[in-house]
Amino acid sequence: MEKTAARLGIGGAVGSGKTALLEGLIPILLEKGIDVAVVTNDLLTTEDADRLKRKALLPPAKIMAVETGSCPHTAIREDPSMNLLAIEDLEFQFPNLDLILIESGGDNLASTFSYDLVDAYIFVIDVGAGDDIPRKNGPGFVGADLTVINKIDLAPYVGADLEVIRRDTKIYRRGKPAIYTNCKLGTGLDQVVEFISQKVLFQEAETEEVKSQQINSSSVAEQLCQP
Ligand SMILES: Nc1nc2c(ncn2[C@@H]2O[C@H](COP(=O)(O)OP(=O)(O)OP(=O)(O)O)[C@@H](O)[C@H]2O)c(=O)[nH]1
Ligand SMILES: [Mg+2]
Repeated sequence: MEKTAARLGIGGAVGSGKTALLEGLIPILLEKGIDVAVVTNDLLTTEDADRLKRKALLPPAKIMAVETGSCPHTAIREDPSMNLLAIEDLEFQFPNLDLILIESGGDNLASTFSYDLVDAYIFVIDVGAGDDIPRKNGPGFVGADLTVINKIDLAPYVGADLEVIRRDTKIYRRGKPAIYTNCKLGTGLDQVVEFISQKVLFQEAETEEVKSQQINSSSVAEQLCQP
């Protein structure tokens, strides 16, 4: 049977750090031997794909840009055909891909992915946008398979209380995983890769420490909620 790559969406508000998350994740995934490619979505440009190509984290042919030309969520939910074509193209060129990461254009808290397009999706929020974001109960934040709470370093500068974010995230995500990151420094990115390995690629936990955590903890979600 032909191999197809797993597909992981990355959504979230404009500027929340979706591309920064990709920039942090790609080297760790490659280090682990995961063959990865990326599709970026931008409204009317190829800005994010160009940025990733400049950084040379992947061969340019493994970075494809989709110019949505419309509301970003349309291209990841209502009509994902442009993204599906990009994925088809990548899989044709690189038949051994393990994982395709699809960055949505920046959108609002209601932005969710169609599971016709992805196997799972991450929703990124920005601590700099305020500590009330989790309790706004946005479908993207609440429904994502993983929420990444990014820019934790900015909390003291914008008066955001990480304890409030932590409390409300547990309530509104109902125990589904959340990981706290600083993409500038790489904080939390190993945990995101652990999530991808286990929940998207269905790989075994690698370290004895992680294995014993799984045995001792009631759920992976609970562990991943810890910042
Ligand atoms: N301080 C801080 N800045 C960050 C962090 N992550 C990203 N940034 C900065 O936030 C800005 C936006 O990051 P991007 O990665 O471009 O955000 P994005 O979500 O991809 O933006 P769009 O694709 O335009 O929606 C950039 O200036 C990043 O350097 C972080 O953890 N801490
Ligand atoms: Mg981006």
